Amino acid sequence: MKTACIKLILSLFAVSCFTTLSFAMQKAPQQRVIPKPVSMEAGEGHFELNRNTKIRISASEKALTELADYLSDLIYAATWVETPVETGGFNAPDSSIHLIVDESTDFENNEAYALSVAPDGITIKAPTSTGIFYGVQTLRQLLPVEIEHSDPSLVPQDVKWTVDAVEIRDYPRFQYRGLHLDVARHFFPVEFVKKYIDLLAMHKMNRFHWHLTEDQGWRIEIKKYPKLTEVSAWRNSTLIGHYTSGEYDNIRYGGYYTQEEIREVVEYARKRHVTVVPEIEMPGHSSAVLAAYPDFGCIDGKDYKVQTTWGVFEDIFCPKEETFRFLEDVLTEVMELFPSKYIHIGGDEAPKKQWEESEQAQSVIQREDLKDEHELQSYFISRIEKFLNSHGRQIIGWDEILEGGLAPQATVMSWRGEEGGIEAAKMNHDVIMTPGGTNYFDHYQANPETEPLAIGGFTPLEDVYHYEPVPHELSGEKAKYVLGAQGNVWTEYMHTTDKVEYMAYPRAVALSEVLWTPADNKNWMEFWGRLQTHFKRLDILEVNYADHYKGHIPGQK
Ligand code: TNX
Repeated sequence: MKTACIKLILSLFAVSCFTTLSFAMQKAPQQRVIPKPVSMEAGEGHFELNRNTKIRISASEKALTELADYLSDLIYAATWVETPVETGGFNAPDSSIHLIVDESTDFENNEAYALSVAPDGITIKAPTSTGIFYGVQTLRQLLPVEIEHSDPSLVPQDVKWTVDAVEIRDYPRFQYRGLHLDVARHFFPVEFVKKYIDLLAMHKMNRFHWHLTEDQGWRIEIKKYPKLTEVSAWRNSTLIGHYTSGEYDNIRYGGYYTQEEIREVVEYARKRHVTVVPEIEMPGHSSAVLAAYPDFGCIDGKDYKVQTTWGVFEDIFCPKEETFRFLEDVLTEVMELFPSKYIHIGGDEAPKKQWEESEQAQSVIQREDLKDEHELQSYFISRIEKFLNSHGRQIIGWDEILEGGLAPQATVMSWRGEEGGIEAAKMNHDVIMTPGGTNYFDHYQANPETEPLAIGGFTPLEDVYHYEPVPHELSGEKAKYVLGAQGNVWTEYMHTTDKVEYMAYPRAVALSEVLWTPADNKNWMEFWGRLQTHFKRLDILEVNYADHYKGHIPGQK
């Protein structure tokens, strides 16, 4: 059975190579771009970058100038070729790269672009600068992979900076294309966060979900509450090895981002057309806050601790007025830092035991005429939602926010499978899909016996690639509530940036195609072929990706 299967895979691979070859003879466009564009048609000849190449933009507006500078820097870093940026001058074909915002042409959506490569010039047209940005990302991938170098002396002498002639029309399937990072279980430096954002932007993803607060650490400076960074950001010890080990390292661990650093990251992301969605967890996952400010908890005199192990804890914010004031103060500073329409307020894994036993929580249930603690959670979240809405923001919450009644405007992030997402979409609420089975990049991606320690699960690259964000239960009308999907990178078992990259890549690459490319255009074997070129790009970018799918069939080294 196994041999037959391998034979089938081998023969499919051979067919696909053969098809690629025969297509090449008929001038197929280079199949290397990920995510795969909607349509590509090969032309005649090729464009060659030379010392006369300029970047010409249609108007000297900020967004376009920034983009032109971004492209110019990218080219210079790998080639030492200077490509001056000029406004206008589109008439003479002069080996230039034209970036044109064109509102008159009909594009499929705001993020669409058209890319035309001809021997005498390259043109990227789009309705918005975001579309142009995606055209630039495609152009980057059409250039030799060595374009990723940031030191031209490392580029082999024989690399030719050419791009085969091609006509591309392209646009994303989903508007929310996200990747998440938990910086609370383990903390990662700003430079790494920037690299992470760079990589997701290269894959045409547009949301970075920054999980900033947890039981094990609070990672964002809040000026009004200094103890959040003096106390909540630090734990005394960390579990070693797997959950069941019971061993601790007894080393103080922590860190946080200053507001200045956060501004720097948000600005860095903006230039790459990525919105940073911050998450501030409530009412559960709040041990670290309560360790610094026990008055916001329900148990008087409890010695709350920043947690040193993983899992779900009973500590929970008490629904008192002073707690709401605290959370509103925190969110006010968060809104000043993050322009994102969405603020993620968590809402997951909030055991109700402390509320059941608290006189204060029970009195709120009575006062508000609530049925039980689930309705109390719903009251809690709805109150926060009202506050954020009144400032022009929207909440996203994990699917537990459905329990006890969904806050009126909330977007649901469905993680315990797709059920929560389906239920919310049926109620006409927006949904972002992140089901554990396919979108949890903390799961194993190959045989656990030969893999570095992970939380559990099994999500190989192929499963991610085959993920379909719109469940068949959501027909026509309701499907539009699925805004997109996201990959989640929880870091209980990721202590280093190398490990994060190992777990996130190449699974994030596969997800990018799920989110961008029309489902009918996807093809696993063909993707695998394109991935081989892509790996070379990631090598140059020094991404520590998992290489199970590199050059050979998994398990057949
Ligand atoms: C569940 S997903 C969690 C996280 C853990 C993750 C580990 C979600 C909303 N909560 O707190 O890190 O599982 O896979």
